[in-house]
Formats: sequence, C-alpha cells, structure tokens
Amino acid sequence: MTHEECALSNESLANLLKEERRFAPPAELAAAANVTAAAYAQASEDRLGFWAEQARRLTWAVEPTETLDWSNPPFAKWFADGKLNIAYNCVDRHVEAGHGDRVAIHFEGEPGDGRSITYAQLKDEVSQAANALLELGVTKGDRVAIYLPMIPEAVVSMLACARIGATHSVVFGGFSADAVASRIQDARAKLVITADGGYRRGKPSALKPAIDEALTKAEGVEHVLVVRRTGQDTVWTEGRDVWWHEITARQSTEHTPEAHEAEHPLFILYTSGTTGKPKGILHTSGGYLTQASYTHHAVFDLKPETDVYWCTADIGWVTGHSYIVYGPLSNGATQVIYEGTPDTPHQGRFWEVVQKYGVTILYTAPTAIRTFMKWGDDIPAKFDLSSLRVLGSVGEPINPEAWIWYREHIGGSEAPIVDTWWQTETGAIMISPLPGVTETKPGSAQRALPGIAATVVDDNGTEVANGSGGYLVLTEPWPSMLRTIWGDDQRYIDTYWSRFEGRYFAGDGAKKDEDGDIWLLGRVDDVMLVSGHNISTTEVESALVGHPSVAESAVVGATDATTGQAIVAFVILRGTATDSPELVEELRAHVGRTLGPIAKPKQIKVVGELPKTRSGKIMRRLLRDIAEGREIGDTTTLADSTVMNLIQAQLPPAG
Ligand code: 6R9
Repeated sequence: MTHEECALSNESLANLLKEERRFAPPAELAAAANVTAAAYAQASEDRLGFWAEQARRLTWAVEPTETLDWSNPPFAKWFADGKLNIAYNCVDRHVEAGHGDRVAIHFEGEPGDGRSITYAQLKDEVSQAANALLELGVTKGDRVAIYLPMIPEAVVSMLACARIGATHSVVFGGFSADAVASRIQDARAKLVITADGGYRRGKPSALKPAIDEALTKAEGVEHVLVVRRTGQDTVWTEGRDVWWHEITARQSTEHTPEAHEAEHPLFILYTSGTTGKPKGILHTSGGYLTQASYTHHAVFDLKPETDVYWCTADIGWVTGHSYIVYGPLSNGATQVIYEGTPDTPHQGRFWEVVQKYGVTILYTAPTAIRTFMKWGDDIPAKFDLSSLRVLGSVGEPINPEAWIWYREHIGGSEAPIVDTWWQTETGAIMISPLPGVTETKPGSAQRALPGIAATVVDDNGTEVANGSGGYLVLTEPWPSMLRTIWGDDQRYIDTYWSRFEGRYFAGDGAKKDEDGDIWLLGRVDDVMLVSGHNISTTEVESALVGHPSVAESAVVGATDATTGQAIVAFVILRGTATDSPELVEELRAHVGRTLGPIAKPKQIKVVGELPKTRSGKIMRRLLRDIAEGREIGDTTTLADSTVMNLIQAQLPPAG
C-alpha cells in the first residue's frame, strides 16, 4: 500500500457531503440527559482534570493521585498509583448500595429458555467462580482463555478472572481449532473455559471439540473448565477437564476482592489484522474501566433505575467486553443477553425480545440493520418497539439509507441514533454523537467525545481543512487506550505510532465536513485507486444500498490493466428484486449518477451472501481474491466458513 493509495481525494469526498438531513435530539431526552454540551467545554479546558473526575465515578481501594504518566510515549500509564477491583466495581458495590434485587442480566437462550440474574445473585456466582479458579491453581497474573457461547457464564467467567487478577483472553465461539490454538499459545493461557456447546440456528453446536483439538497444538494449559449448556455428548479428558457446575457448586459464595493496581492487565483480545499473526491487544484496569463506564453513561444516556439496555454483540468482540460486561455492569445497568441468531426461530426474534423485556436502549451493527432491511419493514412493524429511546450503531460506517431505516422502522422516527466509532485498540467509544446534545447526521459519527482528541490529516500529517479527507488520527492519549501488543512492544510502536509522529494512526480513512464533523470511510487498505482517483469502498457501497433493489453490497478494487484498479461490486438484492442484466446496468448507472462516472463499478455480481467476520465486518480481502481469480485466502475468522463456497458456486467462472 503506497501513501498515494491511502489518501482520499476531495472530489470523491464531496459526495457523502450531499447528505443534508439533520435530526435534533428529542427535547425531553435533552432536558434530562446525563451529559450536556458543557462536558465538551469542561474537558477542553482541563482534559486530565476531566478524566480524573470520571475516574471518581468508580470505587477505588486506593484513590489515584496521578492521572496520566506519558513520560515514555507511546506507553501510557493512567491513574498508576490507584488500586481497585474491577469485579467489585461491576457487581459488589451495587449490592452494597442497596440494589442487590435489581436484575443485572435477563438471559434469553436461543431455544426460548432463560433466566434473570440479580446483582446479588451475580455477586454469588462471580465469587463462586473466582473461588473455583483459585482451586484450579489460577492466580493473579495468569492468563485464562474463554471460549464460550453467549450465556451468562461468559460474563461470570470474565468477572471472576478480573476479581482475582487473572488476565482473560476471550476467543470467539465460532473460531476454528487452529485459530484458538494460536491465541492460547501466544497468551500462554493456563486455563481454558468452554462449554459442551451452544445453540445456533436452532441446533446445538459443539464447542469443546475445537478446544480438544487446539490443545493438541498449544502447550501449558492445565485444566479445561466446561460449562454444560446443551447436554450433548462430550469427550472427556480425566484429570484435565472439570465441569463448571460441579466445581462451582462446592465453592463459597464469599470471596473478598483484592485491590489490583490500575495498570494491572485486565484482558488481551486478539484482532486479526489483514496480514501477519493476530495482534494481542492488551488492556489494563483503571483507565479502561473509567472510559468504558463513562462512555456507556454518556453515549447511551443510561438511567440504571429505569432503562433496559441491550447490546447484541458477541462477547468475543471488543464491543461485548466494553458494552456488555464492563461499561453496563459498572453503571449498574439492567441488560438483556441473547444467545442466538436474529432469525431463529423467526425473523422477528430481535423485536420479540425488545417487546418482551421493554428494551429502551439498543446497540447493534450496520450489518444487522441492513439484514433487517432486506427481510422487510413488515417484520418489526408486528412488534411493539415503543420502549426504545436510544439506538446505537458500531462496527462499520453506517450507510445513510440504513441509518434512516433504523430511525424510522425501529426508532419510531424519534429515537436518536448514536453512530459510535472506536476499535479493539481504543477500548471504548471515541467518536460519537451524544443523544441529548448532538444534532445528528445520517452516516456520520461526528465528533470526538469530551476528553478525546481526534482529527483528520493528509499524507504529510497536516490537519486537513473542513470539507477535506485523509486519515483519522488520535492526537492525545486516552484512558482506555491499548497499552501494547502482548509480547511485542515494537509491533505496537510500528503499527500505531510510526505513521505520524506522536499521533495514533487508526488505519481508517475519514473526512471532515464543513462543520468539522467526522465521516468514517472504511479501512485505508480498502481504498481503491481507479485511473488515478481515490475512491472509498464505503461511498460506492452506500450508493448501491441507496438503490431500492439493493439490500447489501461489498465493493473491492481488482487489478486492472488499463485503470490500475477496477471497481467490482458484490450485491445482495432485496426480497422484491430479481437479478437481470437490465438491473445490473441500472445499478451501474445509479452509482454513476450518485458519485460520478469514475465510480461506476466495472462489474456487479449478484450474490446471496457476503463473507463477514463474527462482528459483521465484510472481509473484502476474500472478495478481492475472487475478483482477481485467485485461490481464496485464509477464512478462519469468518462467521460462516461455507459462505465463500456458496459465493463461488453462484458466480460464472472468472473471465
Ligand atoms: C468496535 C469495533 C475497528 C474498526 C475501525 C473501523 C470500523 C467501527 C465504526 C467503524 C465507521 C463506525 N468501525 N465502528 N467505522 N463507523 N461507527 O468495531 O472494533 O472490531 O477492532 O474494529 O471497525 O474501521 O477501525 P474492531
């Protein structure tokens, strides 16, 4: 990738700026909002003072006196002389404050089973699990790999680790044995927590066999702790494997939380990256929890007494860490956790869950929203969604059409949408509207949160003017920033801090509009260079999704002898549309009209599925392989590894 390929030309950027719809916050929400516009002013006057104040939202065993130590950049220390226990902050203190009877988790299993767990019960379960870990020889500083379905034990396991100071490394329940093995090996995990299986798409799906296979390749694991979820037959290794229900049942519900240093490692989470071995992103305790907690309070306007919050992410994604476990629980929220897929047993399952629990705040991903659009407006219309008052989006740029659909069909044309930009590396939300403050713009994450400094720079690192584009950078350290890449400080420096001196390079293209608001344009590796013009995949995809026949699209640049790269688009049609040469021609013309003739895809391929990761990100690299007629590369991080075969079977041979 050359620098020229990364830069985004201003003519291409002008197009998204055509989006002129604006939505003011509902007056009632604004009047009672947790955070008002004053927070921006306060934080810009005294950024560190602002974060010191947010840290005081937590309960510290030893109050920190120092906020930031940036004496050895890019290695930050936040609140370094403070001590706290993360699990105490997420559980015990709410019980001590008299909220033991409040529901922490409404668990909804895919088969329709479920249970509601109060904060008092959660405290007992976390204490028992912590005692079980100790019995298995896990102590402070050890690493624990967690490979579980979306069940309450996933949350309990993470909190039990945090409680005793063990560092967790959660691996997606869908990853292959090889992917799990390399992560266990890299983290040198001593214990693995898994389940016999989980329910997906109406069936029990085994998990433990992947661990059994992974452990033939990775060394150092002493025990495998197995939750019984599906009751399916499970191969057992005597002496190594331990049933969760057996060991936890005999533990005391008392466990005294020890205070850990603010910079004690809380978790490692692996991000795949496009090349090379996965990066183990390391997060520590005090700064991480400060920002996860504050952003959850500010961006979702959470009122713990009355709200019912639901984040549909998987626990194996950073969104599950920060906005199912640490953010909401530190704030004493009542939340829903749903185990399964959105179309089991029917395509209205999400809306049924919203109606059943009276969900007030929903946080999901654009990929899910586009899928719901494809299934049709009539499905959510059958349910009572009037409880919803704030809607969130995360994971990818949200196309303006999907944003509008979300607002109208899910949010009753009233609920504000917070489009939250952040990364595994940032640990918590960085750029987002505030629901009681911001006049929102469909498709834009808009503005760095109070206490966060973000901007857009050109190839030389010069801040671009409003109306121009370039690379997103973060210009000041933030409390929940990654501390390093596990075991590889040099890679941490090279990947994030070397492209622009003294600034964090996020790897995303972005532009600033005339108001200075930020629009994200996708990963810089995905920017296409067509006849000397830089075109972002996000913009072409948005143009395609703006056509009434298209539900989803993925766009890649394929090497082309005449134009350098040629735009190849993969589209999924909406239920009502059928594939025909005329439609394909119409779609090309539509992109030409929306973005200009240079952005017209050379080829449009109609497909039934797109390759996505478990967090819903399109793996354009695999589509490039198809477009360029190569053998398909590594598919181990796909949510569904059969998708590539389906896509290939649907397409005529290359040429
Ligand atoms: C939280 C998460 C990070 C990458 C990030 C960017 C994309 C996430 C976005 C968004 C545009 C948003 N991304 N949120 N792009 N608008 N609101 O997704 O973490 O899995 O590490 O991915 O996701 O490209 O750089 P992670």
